[in-house]
Amino acid sequence: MKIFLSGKLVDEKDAVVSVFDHGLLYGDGVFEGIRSYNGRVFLLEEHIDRLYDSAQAIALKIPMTKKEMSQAVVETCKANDLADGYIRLVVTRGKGTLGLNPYLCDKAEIIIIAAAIKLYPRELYDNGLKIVTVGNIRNHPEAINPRIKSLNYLNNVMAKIEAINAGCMECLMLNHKGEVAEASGDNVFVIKNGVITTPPSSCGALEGLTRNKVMELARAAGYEVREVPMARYDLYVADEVFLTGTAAEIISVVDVDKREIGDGKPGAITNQLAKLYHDAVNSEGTLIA
Ligand code: PXG
Repeated sequence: MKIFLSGKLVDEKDAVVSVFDHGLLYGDGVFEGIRSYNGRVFLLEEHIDRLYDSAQAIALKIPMTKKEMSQAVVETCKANDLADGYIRLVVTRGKGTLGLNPYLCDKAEIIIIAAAIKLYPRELYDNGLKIVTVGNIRNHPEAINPRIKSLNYLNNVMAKIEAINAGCMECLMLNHKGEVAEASGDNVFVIKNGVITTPPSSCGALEGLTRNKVMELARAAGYEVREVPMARYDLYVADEVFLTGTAAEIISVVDVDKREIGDGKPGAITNQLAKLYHDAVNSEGTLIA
């Protein structure tokens, strides 16, 4: 496998970073998870924009233009002959000292990995997920703002531990006010009486690109889509619940905290949106050429 590191493609065995890299020492950095389908990178520009916004929010200067970054992503896919894959784009603060001060770090480190994608088992898409609410709340917006896709994912890792301990693969995370935020690595949607809702990012959700795409597709299909604060109650009494994410795509949730959702099977609107999403990923995107 070829990895993009410090401005060039190197063999995986040579793709090493310093133990003094602040990405490792402090989780100081930002990242993106991107998908490619049929030789095209899906939503590349949107991912690059979010990466640079995340970097800007943590005062991290990326030593590359957005255009160069897009080209580097495409080059990395090409070098690995990857038509369908998962691209991990990581920007760390770089090598520094054993102290927090980011201004003492040399230069941001840029890492691009283009690998095979590991999906949830098919069975979960056919039958739906069971999730539980976890005790770990999403970060307070005046701490690490949840809109920043930072390398510091301990908040989400702790939530994932609680989910797995409860026998679930995903969980529901609330914000500091007890409102629904999102899952540990996916956004959450609720459908009630044909209206599709999702919490606004101000409630503690990452502004997911799959989420944005699904809202766009749903509106184009004639659905009313709203971003509204919600309580767990809204999920318990929903007709349908589903999660969205680059890796998971659209996956139905059929059980929340042991409340069966709808008739306990993936709902018709969720299935319709999943089909629209699959049509989009297979026809749009930046060509790997
Ligand atoms: N919320 C959180 C907290 C996320 O990290 C999403 C929602 C969905 O956003 P997108 O833009 O992907 O629709 C994410 C992103 C992985 C991995 O396993 C994927 C994500 C996060 C962390 C790790 O590579 N999803």
